[in-house]
Amino acid sequence: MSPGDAREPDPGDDSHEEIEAARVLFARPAVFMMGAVSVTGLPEPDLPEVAFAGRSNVGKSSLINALVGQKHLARASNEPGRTREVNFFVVDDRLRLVDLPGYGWARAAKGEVKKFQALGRDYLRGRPNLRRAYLLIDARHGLKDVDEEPMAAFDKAAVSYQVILTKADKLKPAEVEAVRARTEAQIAKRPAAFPGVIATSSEKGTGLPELRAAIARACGIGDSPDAA
Ligand SMILES: Nc1nc2c(ncn2[C@@H]2O[C@H](COP(=O)(O)OP(=O)(O)OP(=O)(O)O)[C@@H](O)[C@H]2O)c(=O)[nH]1
Ligand SMILES: [Mg+2]
Repeated sequence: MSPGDAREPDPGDDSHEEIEAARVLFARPAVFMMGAVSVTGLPEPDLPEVAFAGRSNVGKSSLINALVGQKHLARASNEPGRTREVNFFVVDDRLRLVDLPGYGWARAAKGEVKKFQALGRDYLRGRPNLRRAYLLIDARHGLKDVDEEPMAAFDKAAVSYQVILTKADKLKPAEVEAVRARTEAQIAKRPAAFPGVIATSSEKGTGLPELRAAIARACGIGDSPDAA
């Protein structure tokens, strides 16, 4: 490019600038804001939000911690059903990461379990400032029957969602790539699914720069052309 040419060629997604801007954004202070136990107790919808949904134990809370580089911001654990509230984390006073209770375990569960899983559903359906839902899928398993229900709900409610593979460190890179390609093909025709599946590892940091950039873009933060 000549120096006089002001227009960069469109880099598609994830230019170096976007990746770097998102790295800086997520290195800013991230704090726990609150946990809501009912939809009437949600915070004002005054900041853009992205939410993390998926089966229990898929790694939602771990991914939030990894994105902000804090090990214990969101409570993660091997015990399914760890997250029982809708938890809000504020990054740099500019956006919120929302940690949802997991689904898909104790399907016959009654009472308490049903209640917090319904809370996650209600949040996802009715949140005006929700810019994107991330549907987390264990890279070792790919999409399962249990993931059909949330995808159908997102499609029906026109909630824009992107599929994220977690725990990529548990597979060989070629295996991750195969699951990623297969998952992309599986969601290609779903109306509300955002194209492109990002493979991540909260342990090793794989895919996190790309996911941070995707979140910043979804929230309209930064100088990307489609952020305006
Ligand atoms: N190897 C590996 N383990 C992970 C990764 N992410 C999460 N885990 C482990 O998976 C388990 C569940 O992680 P959580 O983050 O608590 O899962 P969750 O989806 O928040 O679970 P619920 O709150 O029960 O819905 C923990 O033992 C984590 O250490 C990863 O990228 N790699
Ligand atoms: Mg959790």
